[in-house]
Amino acid sequence: MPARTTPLRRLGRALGVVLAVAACGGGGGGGGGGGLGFASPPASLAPNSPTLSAVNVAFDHDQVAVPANTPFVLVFDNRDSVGHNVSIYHDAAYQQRVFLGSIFSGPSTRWYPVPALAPGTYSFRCDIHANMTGTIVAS
Ligand SMILES: [Cu+2]
Repeated sequence: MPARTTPLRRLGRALGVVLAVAACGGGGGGGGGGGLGFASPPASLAPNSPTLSAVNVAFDHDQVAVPANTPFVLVFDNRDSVGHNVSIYHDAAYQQRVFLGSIFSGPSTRWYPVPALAPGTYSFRCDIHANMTGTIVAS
């Protein structure tokens, strides 16, 4: 299994590639589950990137503020040995998904490339554990 890592200087282009892989049903991103998630931080990672952690099958925040109208990287630190992910939905009923994060077991971190979100309030959750939920406010 190749262990090459890519600097991902041009996150937008990399995102397109990963999206294409995901669309083909591949397990790209190293996390399984068909979602997106880089196993190393992109070189362009903003110092104030939003972060979430999972500890004892709970998120450490139930609200996350992100910039609107611009792609961002959500840093997700899974400190549990069980698998988690972060997926983002347009609605509180989790019907309209706008981002699917790869599921992975910890302790490990993934860097999720989230596409630009219009201003508003979104819902996030771990798709495995129904109790792990919160809101994302893009502004
Ligand atoms: Cu979970």
